[in-house]
Amino acid sequence: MKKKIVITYGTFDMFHIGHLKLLKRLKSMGDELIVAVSTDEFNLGKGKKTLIPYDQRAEIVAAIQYVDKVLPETCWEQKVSDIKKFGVDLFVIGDDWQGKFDFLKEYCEVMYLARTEGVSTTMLKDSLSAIKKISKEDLINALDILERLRNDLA
Ligand code: C2G
Repeated sequence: MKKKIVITYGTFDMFHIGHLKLLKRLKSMGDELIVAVSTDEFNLGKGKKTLIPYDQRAEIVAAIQYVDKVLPETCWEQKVSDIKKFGVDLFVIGDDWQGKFDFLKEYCEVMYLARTEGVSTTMLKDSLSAIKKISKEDLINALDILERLRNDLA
């Protein structure tokens, strides 16, 4: 019996629970899950500057128990050849791409899944940059207040 092959594509920068939930769900939809991870160069073309370099993002995705194969995503056009090359039955991606890959329906089933709310790489990056913006004086003042509170409670 032919194994059901599922494929998805993404940057997977600063790997988070939204990525994990997606990959877990994709694995439950078939027998083998292939993940094409966007290279740093390809991401620049998407207007995305990745924080974590490709080789680390690919290694993290490859270590996820739901993932059977990882390959680089170097261009928009590779999806059709990937689907043919790996005998893909199902292409799935988050619904932030709703409708964008319907042309693949000629080659395999296409599905768009709801994203996990409340988390995104952009949110994580924004939180990090907000922390970086806290001035040294503010940190020292905060420590003084904490120290005073600790003494009052002692
Ligand atoms: N995702 C999700 N929930 C989130 C964040 C992301 O389900 N909270 C999904 C996205 O919908 C996508 C996958 O996780 O299916 C990877 O997200 P990104 O790394 O942002 O992928 P993207 O840069 O959109 O690349 O050719 C397709 C592109 O390479 C997709």
